[in-house]
Amino acid sequence: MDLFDDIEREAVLPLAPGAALLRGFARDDATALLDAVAGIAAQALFRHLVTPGGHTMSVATTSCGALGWTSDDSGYRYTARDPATGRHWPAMPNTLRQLAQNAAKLAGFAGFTPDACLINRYAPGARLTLHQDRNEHDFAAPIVSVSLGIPAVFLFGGMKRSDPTRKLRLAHGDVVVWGGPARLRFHGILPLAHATHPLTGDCRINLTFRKAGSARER
Ligand code: MD3
Ligand code: FE
Repeated sequence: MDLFDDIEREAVLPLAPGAALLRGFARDDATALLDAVAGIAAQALFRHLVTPGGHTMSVATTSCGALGWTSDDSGYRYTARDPATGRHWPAMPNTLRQLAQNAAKLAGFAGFTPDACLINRYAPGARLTLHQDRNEHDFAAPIVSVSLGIPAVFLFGGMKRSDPTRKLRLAHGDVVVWGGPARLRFHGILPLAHATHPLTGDCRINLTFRKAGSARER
């Protein structure tokens, strides 16, 4: 559109040690990514998981890749099969894997090989309370997150739940790479405000690419 679009597109904005924001990095691929998500969700339906504490999540979730994330009364974990069907999770499409690897490389994590992509769907009002992602085998690998559709306010905390949080608006096409010392920081999403986006209607889709398994699980 203007002179700064291209500059912005490739800019890696440091957020904190180990965390980098790539504003709009996925914008041009958004239609292809959302088509891929629709294909995955046709095989592994979005579902509202129940936490070990018995709460039904407001966010709807599915996965693709060798491993997918699930939750039930016995805990959070990654599994090779979708518990809802007993079938393997849908394969991770190359368009998704490539985007995650390109973003990771720009942020300094060349060689990132995700084996799981968690797909979160937020309707207005849905939220994710402050948490750490610790179910993955290897904390040396980063997590790459891709935001699509209506915007959200992301909360970025510290290493303790009680640490102060910063707010960051994540909009359509934004990619964030969370590695190194940022990998185990607390984070969450505030209740989503009502909005509409031409590609997703009234929802937000978030993809998080992870290296979840050990060498033998992959
Ligand atoms: C910072 N998802 O799926 S993505 C999650 O927008 C999750 O759906 C949010 O938190 C979402 O676990 C936030 C950004 C994100 C993902 C993982 C992180 C930030 C992170 C792991 C460590 C530090
Ligand atoms: Fe998380």
